[in-house]
Amino acid sequence: MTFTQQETTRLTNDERDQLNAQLARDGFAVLPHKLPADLANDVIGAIDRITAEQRQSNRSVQSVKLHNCVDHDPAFRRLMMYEPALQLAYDAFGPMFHLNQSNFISRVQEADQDAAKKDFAASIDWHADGPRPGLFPRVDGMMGLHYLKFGYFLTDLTHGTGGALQVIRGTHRHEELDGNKKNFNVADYADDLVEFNVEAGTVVVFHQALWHAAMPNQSEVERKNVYISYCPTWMRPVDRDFPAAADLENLSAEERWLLGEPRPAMRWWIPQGDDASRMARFARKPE
Ligand SMILES: O=C(O)CCC(=O)C(=O)O
Repeated sequence: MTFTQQETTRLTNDERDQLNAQLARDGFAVLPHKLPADLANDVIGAIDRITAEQRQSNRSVQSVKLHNCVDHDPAFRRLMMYEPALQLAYDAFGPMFHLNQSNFISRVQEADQDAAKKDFAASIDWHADGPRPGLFPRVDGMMGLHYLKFGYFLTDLTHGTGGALQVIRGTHRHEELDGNKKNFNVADYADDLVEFNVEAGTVVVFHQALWHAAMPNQSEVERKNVYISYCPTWMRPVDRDFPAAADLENLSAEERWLLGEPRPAMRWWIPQGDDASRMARFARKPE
């Protein structure tokens, strides 16, 4: 599919307020703007290139999931810099946040749905992210927000059979679910089940403790999407080691910051010099 929509703009302060209120209440929100066309097309191009290479080198590969995709094509680094996402990460964590995780999934139609349910790239059963996730410290008795995750859905899911992301509204606040996967029965939450059968270009943001899943793709439309998340700089990323300075040459100061530019230990915690102003353009401005 080719995108035609125009460049999006920064979120307004009102939009930020609304999205943050939805995130606190429901654990997720849909961003008001679709991805800009040029960015979406570049990311799809990168996904298509990498999946074609993987399928060529191993004929049994169908659905593909690639972790730490920002290190595999500059298009994913551009997506990491998506302004509305960085504005919301700034709202959540202040200036000291960086990349937590990046991956893409390209999910083909699965004829054998039962087999696909056992293949991590082809479907993902109900879970919340993080270490179980309740081994993260609680904040005010609740599972705290330790990372904020953005799902970029690049292909049409409005047909309803693409194995879209599903979430259960408000479950980031259900601490009784922590570590209780065996007792978790989705039917108990039917009223709060939300499935993102969305148009191409839609961006969904969610709290890492929200329960979510994606069933196998039953349609002929290959489902392509990227997940990128951000966390405080005092947390290590899930899927990458920090790079050497030489690996960051020619990148912007903001990109180097998000990717974990080498620095003395204390500066992952306490900003020095321009550390706290690196991401300043994502802060709120008077309107
Ligand atoms: O395939 C999906 O969309 C779900 C991904 C997921 O559950 C995860 O990244 O934790």
